Amino acid sequence: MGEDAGGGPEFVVVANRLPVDEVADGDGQRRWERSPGGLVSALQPVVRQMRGAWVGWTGSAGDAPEPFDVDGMRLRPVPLSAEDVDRYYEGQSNATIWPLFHDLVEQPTHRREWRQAYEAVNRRFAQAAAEEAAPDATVWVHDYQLLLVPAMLRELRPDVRIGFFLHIPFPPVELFMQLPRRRELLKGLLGADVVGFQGALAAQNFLRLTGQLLGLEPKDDRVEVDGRTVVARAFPISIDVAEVDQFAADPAVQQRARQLRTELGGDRRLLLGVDRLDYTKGIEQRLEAYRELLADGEISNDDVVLVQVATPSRQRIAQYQQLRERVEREVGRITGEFGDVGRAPVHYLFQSFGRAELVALYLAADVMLVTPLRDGMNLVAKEFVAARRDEQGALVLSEFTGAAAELDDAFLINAHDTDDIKRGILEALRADPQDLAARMRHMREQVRAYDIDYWARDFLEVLGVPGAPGEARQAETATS
Ligand code: ADQ
Repeated sequence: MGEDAGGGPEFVVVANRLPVDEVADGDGQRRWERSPGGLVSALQPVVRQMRGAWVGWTGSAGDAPEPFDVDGMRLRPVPLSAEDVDRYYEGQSNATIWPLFHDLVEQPTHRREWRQAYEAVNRRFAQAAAEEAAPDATVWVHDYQLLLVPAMLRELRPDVRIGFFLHIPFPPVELFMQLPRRRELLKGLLGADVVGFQGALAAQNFLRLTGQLLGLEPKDDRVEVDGRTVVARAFPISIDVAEVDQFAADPAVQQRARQLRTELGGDRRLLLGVDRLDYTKGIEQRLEAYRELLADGEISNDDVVLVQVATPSRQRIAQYQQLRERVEREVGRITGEFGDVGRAPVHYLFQSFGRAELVALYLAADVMLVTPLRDGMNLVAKEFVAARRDEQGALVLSEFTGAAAELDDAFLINAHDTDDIKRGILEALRADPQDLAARMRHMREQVRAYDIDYWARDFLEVLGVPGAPGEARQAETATS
């Protein structure tokens, strides 16, 4: 399936995870289901149209199944042993690179055996991509788990066109310099023809580093290396606006939003946080600001309630276990100090939700709190805006998110400063409804104009790939 006469797909996506989840049918049979998410729905039409493939890990340790097809995509699993998961994924990717690229919000750990596993697994991904791709194909590699893949792939397959997109921030030069084997990592990325970042600053950091570390001479948005030109630019990622809008327009979702409000205490104003439980998201700082506002008497349990949804994430890593304990202790403290019988000041949900329930929460909220200490983009902020067809609701947004560059009509705050978070929350709660509507209108225009299809099309155009995801998606809808 999806094979070309030349021997393979002409478009290959390479990412740590395959875009599928294994689910059990009613009769206990296991099968693969496409996972939800903007990235997958934006890329699927391109993958289909270009008879493409997706290379990635299934999420389970052990032997990988043979390649298979789901929704018109050829999926090529890459095997990871339990030790690979431990060292490459939880170690080097999530306990070294992740904290270092997020401005050392937590201290990175450096281990030689993690680096070795990272290199070995990156080579496995590069090999799988090299085996899949047709002659002169395009390969699009994603994210910090696979920084070495572009150069490894180029060595194996000099004929292919290679794009790379980094979903997280790229650190300033002086932080990147702390990484062991920093040259190899940088050279890994320079194997690509186009290196995409969430923001302009990240692209600049990267280009500056090529000068400092490798003596190259970057100019404007590009740098010459080994007689090739590498373009480094910002491509701010976005969301599937149409999908969120569809949920928001659904009467059942709107009814659920009203029900949530009633259950949370009728006329109380609803503050909402939705995050993966990650130390970069600033959940502790947000809770602290909320507790202080209650303690100061600026807000009270009679008129405000906070719902904090925290998706379980990376639970085997010590820093994440400790974060969970601290967050849950703080929630307990707030409830203990400021709660009344039958009326809690904070509802904490350590759970994953379906899209409809998430959109119902966005619709129910008066103030959305997005307060990361550092975040590549932050899709939750954009989803909230896309959901608010009623042009109501306020967004309190950290300046340290990529989203802040586009959503500057939000109540922008310094998430490292508790006083400033408090100021932002109070301004949002006390804002004039007309002001809120004007802000929301501007933000909605921005999010609608630059949705996930725009993002994918923009990147692929710069990479020199024909075919526009938006048009492909429309054509698919028309014929299906
Ligand atoms: P993340 O760090 O995972 O992404 P984010 O951009 O906010 O952060 O995306 C989270 C996604 O998970 C959103 O689509 C959200 O709706 C969903 N989600 C969150 N909590 C949920 C819950 N309880 N139940 C169900 N779904 C939930 C990384 C980078 C970001 C960057 C994205 C995309 O860290 O900076 O924006 O990739 O590039």
